[in-house]
Amino acid sequence: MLQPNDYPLSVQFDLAAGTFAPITSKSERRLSEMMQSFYDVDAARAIVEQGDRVLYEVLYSPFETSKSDMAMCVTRIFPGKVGDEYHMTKGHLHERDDQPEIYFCLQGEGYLLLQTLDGEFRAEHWTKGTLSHIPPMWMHRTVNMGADTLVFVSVYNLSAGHDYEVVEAKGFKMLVVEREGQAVLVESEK
Ligand code: PAN
Ligand code: ZN
Repeated sequence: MLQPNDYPLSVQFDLAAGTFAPITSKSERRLSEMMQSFYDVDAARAIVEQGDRVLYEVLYSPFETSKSDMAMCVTRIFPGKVGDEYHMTKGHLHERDDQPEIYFCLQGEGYLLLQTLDGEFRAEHWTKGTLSHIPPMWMHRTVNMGADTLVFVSVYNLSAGHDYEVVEAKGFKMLVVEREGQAVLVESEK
């Protein structure tokens, strides 16, 4: 028998605003929660000491039924830099080894950074309309290198799990930084 959450459900996007409704929950990620992530630790510390900064927000809608656990969310990364490194997500690896994800860029310009545990690295350049498939077992982080908010949709299974520690420990091979007014990928020294 169908349970109350087994019925179809739609949300409505406002593409110009980069949001949707109804939103089930919303979270914010502050720089103070990402002190291991940016290479310029002194720049990060100075910003946090002056009152911290929200780097991105996540608007969330679970499409859970009695037999499935798909989730959809919109991440909005605000423009800016910490030192010369562009605002980005904390980044994670799915805990389950059979869990891919779809990202769809609605607004802005950026990079999706991907890396396996063996050190294979890819940087997917994003503009409005880019859709990327993240295969299982690739760490993923998104970077906003534009002047506007970078907005993207994620679709994944809740049971995928999120391992942030592996990204903190290993880091990504490349950073996205501003050099002479341009966004460039440079090798990380981590
Ligand atoms: C995304 C991310 C979201 C925020 O929904 O969770 O963009 O990034 P962090 O989780 O790295 O802070 C996703 O990849 N879910 O699996
Ligand atoms: Zn993910």
